[in-house]
Amino acid sequence: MKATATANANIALVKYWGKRNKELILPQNGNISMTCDGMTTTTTVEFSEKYKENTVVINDEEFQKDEKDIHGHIDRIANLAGIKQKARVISESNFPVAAGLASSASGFAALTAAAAAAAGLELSPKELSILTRQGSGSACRSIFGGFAEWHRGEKEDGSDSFAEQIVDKNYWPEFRMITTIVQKGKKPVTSRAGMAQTVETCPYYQEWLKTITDDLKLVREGIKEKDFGKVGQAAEHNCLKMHALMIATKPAIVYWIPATMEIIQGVLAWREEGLKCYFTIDAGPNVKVLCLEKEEEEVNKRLLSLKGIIETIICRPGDGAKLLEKHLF
Ligand code: 2P0
Repeated sequence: MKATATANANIALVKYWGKRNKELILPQNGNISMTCDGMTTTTTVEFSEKYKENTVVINDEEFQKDEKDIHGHIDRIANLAGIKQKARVISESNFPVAAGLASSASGFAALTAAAAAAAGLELSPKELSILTRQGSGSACRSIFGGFAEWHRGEKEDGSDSFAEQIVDKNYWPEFRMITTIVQKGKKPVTSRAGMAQTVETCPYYQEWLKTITDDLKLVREGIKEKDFGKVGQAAEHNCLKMHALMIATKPAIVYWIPATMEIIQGVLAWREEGLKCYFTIDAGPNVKVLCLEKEEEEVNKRLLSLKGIIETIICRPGDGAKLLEKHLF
């Protein structure tokens, strides 16, 4: 009753920001992401009689309970499989956690895939996505490689709210997502708390929702047509609209630091000069810059020349969650 899975982080091109059901984690809006190779979490789960309670070690540290109920998610999977055993979980990520780098996405996707296999569940990718979603919303997209869309769904029970692949990682291998790291610490407001606060207090929230259908269409079409400008423009605009919501939340949620703005200004100026790149930013200060393979070297060089940047991680479209033979313990 032991299994190991890996999953990659994903970066949204059309953002998820707000829930319509907090228990089931149902989103207010559909959203689209790229699964990033090289930002990977590997997790081993073992269910056994010898464990009296669930224990979780992430990057060599015992997991401290927080708003993301990892222990509850393990029990959810055990209950679904009809087993009573508790689990030991060891998880390792190769990139900074909790700095707006989608560590929870790769983490929950790897955990769900490993725990479901360890518990003996045989789930379709859609079922695995629905189960993963109940741990952390954006993680349901990391079940799939390439580019994925998480459908909002309409049903109260969440059975139609799951991610689906748009195209696999080999469809547009020239696409690049350069993650810049400007700060490694934990963020001031978690995504979960922040988005709840936005839904409750931001005066523009309902208006924002009305604009998402168009963004989804542009990004979905742009990916299928491999139209980089179409995807980049729509993604950048969508990201700025989300940050406008955050700023207009009470109390205000401001994730940007001076280095964030330095990169934004850089990308805008470089584009004026003819260098094709766009940015997107999640719930943190780190900026992700989109470009194509032929611009990768130049964009990365310019990013590294900015003083606020600690390092960059260059990602291509990557694999979805998968099981591994080799265990971490
Ligand atoms: C996204 N984010 O679409 C957006 C953009 C952050 C900004 O999904 O409460 O960690 O576990 O469902 O998935 C972060 O939110 O939140 C997120 P929960 P999650 O990538």
